[in-house]
Amino acid sequence: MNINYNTDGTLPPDAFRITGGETVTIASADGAGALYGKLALEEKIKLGADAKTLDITSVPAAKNRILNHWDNMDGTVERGYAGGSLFFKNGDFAWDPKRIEEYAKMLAAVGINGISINNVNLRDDSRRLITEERLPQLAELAAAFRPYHVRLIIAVDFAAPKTVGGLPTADSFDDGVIAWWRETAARVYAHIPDLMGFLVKADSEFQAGPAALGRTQADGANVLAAALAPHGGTVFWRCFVYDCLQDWRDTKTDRPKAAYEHFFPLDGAFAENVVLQIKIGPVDFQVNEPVSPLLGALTKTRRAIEFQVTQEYTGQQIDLYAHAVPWTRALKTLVRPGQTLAQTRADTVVGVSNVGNDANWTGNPLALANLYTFGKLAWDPTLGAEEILRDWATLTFGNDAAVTGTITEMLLQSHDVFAKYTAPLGIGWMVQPGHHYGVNVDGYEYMKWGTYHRAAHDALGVDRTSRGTNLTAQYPPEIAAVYENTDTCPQDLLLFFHRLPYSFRLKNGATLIQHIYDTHFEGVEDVRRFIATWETLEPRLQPQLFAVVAERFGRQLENAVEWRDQINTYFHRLTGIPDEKGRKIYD
Ligand code: GCV
Repeated sequence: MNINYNTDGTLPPDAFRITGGETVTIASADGAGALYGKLALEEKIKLGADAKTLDITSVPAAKNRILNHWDNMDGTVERGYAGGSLFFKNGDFAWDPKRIEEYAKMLAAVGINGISINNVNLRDDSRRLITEERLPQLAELAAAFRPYHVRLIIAVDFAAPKTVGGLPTADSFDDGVIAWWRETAARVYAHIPDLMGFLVKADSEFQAGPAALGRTQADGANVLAAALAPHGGTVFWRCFVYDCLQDWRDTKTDRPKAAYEHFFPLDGAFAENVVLQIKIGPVDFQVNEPVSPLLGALTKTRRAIEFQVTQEYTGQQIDLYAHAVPWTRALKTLVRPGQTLAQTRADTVVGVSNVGNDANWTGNPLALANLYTFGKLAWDPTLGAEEILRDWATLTFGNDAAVTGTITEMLLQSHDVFAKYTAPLGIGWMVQPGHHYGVNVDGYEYMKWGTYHRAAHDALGVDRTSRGTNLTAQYPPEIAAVYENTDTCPQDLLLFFHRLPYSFRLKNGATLIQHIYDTHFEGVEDVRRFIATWETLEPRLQPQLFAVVAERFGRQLENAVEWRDQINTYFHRLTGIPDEKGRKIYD
C-alpha cells in the first residue's frame, strides 16, 4: 500500500486525517499526527477495513495522554503485578533498548504521549534523578521514547531543595528555594529539552508538601510552575491529599470529602502550567465509586483525570477485570448540570501503568486490554466499552469470531462479576491490608486510613448524604439530589452514599442482606462459568497463552470462594438472618 503524507496546518496538534484510495493520504499538522495516522491505518486494516474507502479525521480530546509508572529504582514496582521495572534494577537504570522501543511503539499506537517512569512515592535514589549524576542516563531514555512522540515526565520530591539541594527549607516563599527550582529546571531541560514536566505527590501519605510549612497547595505548585514555565514544562500536581492518620472513632471526618476540601477553595489560584491530577473516584480506585466531585467542580484550573490501569484493588491481574465498563460508565456520568465527565474535556488524562518486565507485559495477557482501553479513552472519551474491547480482542487474537466474541463477552462481564463477590452496592475496603488482594472484612475497619464500612448488627455503610457526612453537598444540587435519595441513587453506589438496614428492599425486591448473600453466591458461579468458557477456547488458542490465563482463573476461583464464604459468614453471624435460599453458610 502506498501512503502519501501531507502537512495540513489547519488540523490541531496530534490530529490526523486518513483519506483512502489507491494511494492512502495521511494529513497532519505535525510529526506526531503523521505517526498516529500511520498507526491508526495499520490498526484499521487489521480490523478489516478497506484502505481504499477510508475517510477518518481523528482529533484527540485530551492534549496530554500520560502513563505514570510507580517504579522504584531497586527494580520493584509499587502496585505492580507484571514482574519488575522496565527501567530500573538494583538502584540504577537498567533497560533493554529493544523492549523500550517496542513499548514506545505500543504506547504511540494507542495515542499515549507522556510517561513518568519513577514512583510518586520518592525514595532517596529517585529523588536524585534531577541531578547531574543521573540526568545523562535519563536523557538516553528520553531519546529512546522520542521517535514515538512519547515525552518523559519526572516525579519529584516537593522537599527536594532540602533533600537533594541541601537547603535548610523547601518553603516555596524562600528566595533560595525559588532559585533552586529555577536552576534545577534549567539543568533538567539542558539534558531533556522536550520534558513534559514534573509530577508531584505532595502532602499525601507522608510525602512532603507545602501544608506542613503553612503554605497552600497553590503556593507549593506555583513555585515549581514558575521554574518550568520558561521551558514550556507543566506541573502535574496530585490531589490525593487526605488525613491518613485518622482515628476510626472519628465519624465526622470522611475521606472522600478531602480532595475537594483541599483544592476547590483554591480554584483559579494555580499558574497556567499547573494541572491538578485528580483520581477518578473520591477515595482510592475502589471497585465502585462515584466520580470525584472535584473533577466537575473546578472551572478555573486545568484538570487531569487519573485512572488506575494497574489492578490494585481490582484483582491484581490474577482475577479477570476489564476497566472498560466502569471507566466508560464514569465518563458518561453527569458531573455538572447537563454535562458528563467526558464532555468537561479535561486537557490531561493519566493512567497508572499496569506494565512490567514480564514477557507478556501485564502478567495476565488479558490485562493488556486495560492499557489499550486507557489509551483509546484518553484519545476519545465517548467510545463504548464493547467497541474498545472487541477491537482489542480482534487485534490480539485475530479474526476468529468465536474467540474474539467470547473473550469480548467475558471482559465485558468481568467488572460486574468481580464487584459481586468483592464489593456489591459500592461498599469498599474489605480487603487484606497492605497488599490489597483477597478478603478481610474488618482489615481496614480500625485503621488510620479513613476506610470504614461501619457494619453493625442492624445496618451497614456510611451515610454520606446531608443527614450524614454531607459528601453529597460537594456535587451540584441536581446531581446531589440523585445520590441523596435511595430511589434514584445508582444501585452500585447505594452503600457508598447510604447507611442502610439489612431489611432495606432493593428494586428487585430482595433485602439488602439477601442481596449480599445472592451476589456472593452468584459471583463464584460466574467465575466457574468463565473457567468453563475459557476451556472451550483451548483448541483455538496458543497453548501457553491458554495455560497462563487458565492458571489465573484457577486462582480467581479460590479468591472468589474465600470472599463468598468470609463475607456471608461475617454478615450471617452479625445479623442472624438466614439465607432465604438455604445455601451453605459456614458458622
Ligand atoms: C503510590 C494508594 C496506593 C499507594 C499509592 C497511592 C497513590 O494509596 O495504595 O500505593 O502510592 O494510592 O496514589 O499515591
